[in-house]
Amino acid sequence: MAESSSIPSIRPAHVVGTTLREHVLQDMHAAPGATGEFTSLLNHISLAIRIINSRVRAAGLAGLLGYTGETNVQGEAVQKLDAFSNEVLLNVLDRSGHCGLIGSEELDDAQINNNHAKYVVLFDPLDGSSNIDTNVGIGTIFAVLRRSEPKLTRPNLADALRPGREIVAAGYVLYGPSTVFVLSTGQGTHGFTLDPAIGEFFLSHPDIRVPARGSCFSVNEGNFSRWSPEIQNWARWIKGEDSTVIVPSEGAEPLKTPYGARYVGSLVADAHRTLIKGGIFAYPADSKSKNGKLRLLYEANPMAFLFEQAGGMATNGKDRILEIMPTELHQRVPLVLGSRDDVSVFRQFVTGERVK
Ligand code: FDP
Repeated sequence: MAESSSIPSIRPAHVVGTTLREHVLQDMHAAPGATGEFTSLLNHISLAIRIINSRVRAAGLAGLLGYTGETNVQGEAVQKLDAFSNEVLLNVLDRSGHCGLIGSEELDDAQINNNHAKYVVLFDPLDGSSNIDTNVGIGTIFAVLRRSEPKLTRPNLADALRPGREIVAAGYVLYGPSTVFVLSTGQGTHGFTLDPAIGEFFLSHPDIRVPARGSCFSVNEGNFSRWSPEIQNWARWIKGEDSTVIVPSEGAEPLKTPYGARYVGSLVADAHRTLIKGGIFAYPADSKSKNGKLRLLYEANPMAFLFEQAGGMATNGKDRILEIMPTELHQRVPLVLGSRDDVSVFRQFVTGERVK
């Protein structure tokens, strides 16, 4: 047999069909000094996701079989899906031993987990929960940060209140027609699809790139009357009601309006479509939600990290989401993310800084 010197000894991490486990392991082999803790932490998160997925997939059946009241047929109390998902993540992360601090949408305060563990995990265990009863896509979102001094200090809230640019891994899982896990460890954004027969995630969307511009906008237009005049002007423009010619950057082709409208009302579903197809998702501030609705630490930051790793953009309208210094665990933030050109134009409307 001929010498196969051109065949790499380790399969490249970004080849379709690679399992999530292999992908994470190969990233570890490429990182000098890696101890395996990070790899183990991500594998535990993946386990929690598969457990949550199995329950989400049975959500309708639970109603059919009469499990949705306060008690099930065995007389045990039945939890709501979001409380269940939260508990699964808490238990699995605790068992991993690598998580010093946990912040969850479902917990009022950050929870100290393991005194000398290196990592902080912030998550929304079941996002879009108002959509559960109607069988619309819902998801889980998470961000992982590294504690600055795990050997010297006990985990504390300051470990979680870090700008998103310090994230070491972020991901979301969309429980849609199929279950898709989108992950970035800072080396691009990759999508894995669950094979339910095997219970394994396989790389299906390697190195996702958000198109430079899209053709859809995603926003809850029911809030129109509560938006600032600048955001109302943007909405009129994107629907083609205002024919002003706008270029996203110097020398670029103007954007063509009207855009199509797509709004599910589950961040994970709306963000996933925007990541794959391009366009813009916005949940801006309004007169009712003065800081926007979405949460900085476990919704906006992980999404911003994933979009930037895929060549997209994420802002609060003016500034880069990943630069914001958090002050509270459950802080809200206006969130605008998507294709570079579409987000740049939104920013022009908000700041008034037009590119000529
Ligand atoms: P939900 O209230 O269903 O949990 O984060 C909360 C969230 O959903 C996001 O998933 C979604 O993008 C947004 O709120 C939807 O808000 P509106 O119903 O105000 O449009």
